[in-house]
Amino acid sequence: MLEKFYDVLREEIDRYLDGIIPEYAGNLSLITEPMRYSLLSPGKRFRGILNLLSAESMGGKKEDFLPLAAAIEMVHSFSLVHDDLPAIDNDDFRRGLPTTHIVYGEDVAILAGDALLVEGFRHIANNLKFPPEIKLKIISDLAESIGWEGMVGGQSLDVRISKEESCKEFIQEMYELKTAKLFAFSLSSPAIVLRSEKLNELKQIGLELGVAFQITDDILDESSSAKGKGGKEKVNMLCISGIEEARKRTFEAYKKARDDLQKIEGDWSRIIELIDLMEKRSK
Ligand code: GRG
Repeated sequence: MLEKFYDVLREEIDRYLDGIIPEYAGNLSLITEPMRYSLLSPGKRFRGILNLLSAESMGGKKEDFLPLAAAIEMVHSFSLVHDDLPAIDNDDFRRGLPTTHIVYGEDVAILAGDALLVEGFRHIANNLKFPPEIKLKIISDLAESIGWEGMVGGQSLDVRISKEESCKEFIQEMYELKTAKLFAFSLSSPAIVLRSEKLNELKQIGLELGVAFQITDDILDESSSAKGKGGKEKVNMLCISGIEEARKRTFEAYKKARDDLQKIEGDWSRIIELIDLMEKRSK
């Protein structure tokens, strides 16, 4: 991905994340090191960038939202560490590197994930310079997007519902919960701060975008040469539709997200470019 604005923002988020958890913390380096390992590995930072660009699109200042974008990336990193564990997806590689449990052991990886999740919320409480009632609403919305009505709920369907049932009945719900709710939060939370009336519209667009992003993930997984190495067999959208149908569905969903954004007051041109990058991504 060569777009300059994207690289600038990704680097800005990476730099900011690098300053949050200490490299050396005495005896506790045994937990800060794996936290840093997973958080600072080369992620695409789409959710954090979506958050910053959404704020800017509605007239907010990027600098004011960096702590929130970073918190979102911390929570996301946590979910990846736990998702990769032997009891869940059992993956050996993530972001081109050995997964956290492969490097540090399963026990430490569980704890590092827990600590990243908690740190994300602490970061919002301590570093976001908005009024307390705004921060409370942000914390509540983030918790909803990753709790039982969000990511954890979606992941529960993923691990416990049979492949046949998931394919037929649950896949849309599963994708909305496990992936798209955090996208919805990333896109919509600046509207809380900026007191925009478009909070619910943005959540809806974020959901659409997140489902499309997850289907793109399925398509990439299907065509990846690393497929089947270590990981458990996953239920994905391709079980109800072939790869061409899935491509068509994502094409339409990304287009709808772009069209719907343009109906909202503000300058959404950068996010529209970001959606193009999500659509064209190869990893
Ligand atoms: C998070 C509260 C909480 C509980 C954990 C394990 C779990 C429950 C949820 C897993 C959800 C999950 C990992 C969904 C997959 C989402 C997805 C498409 C991840 C890949 O995102 P990218 O491509 O990754 O943005 P990078 O590495 O670029 O950040």
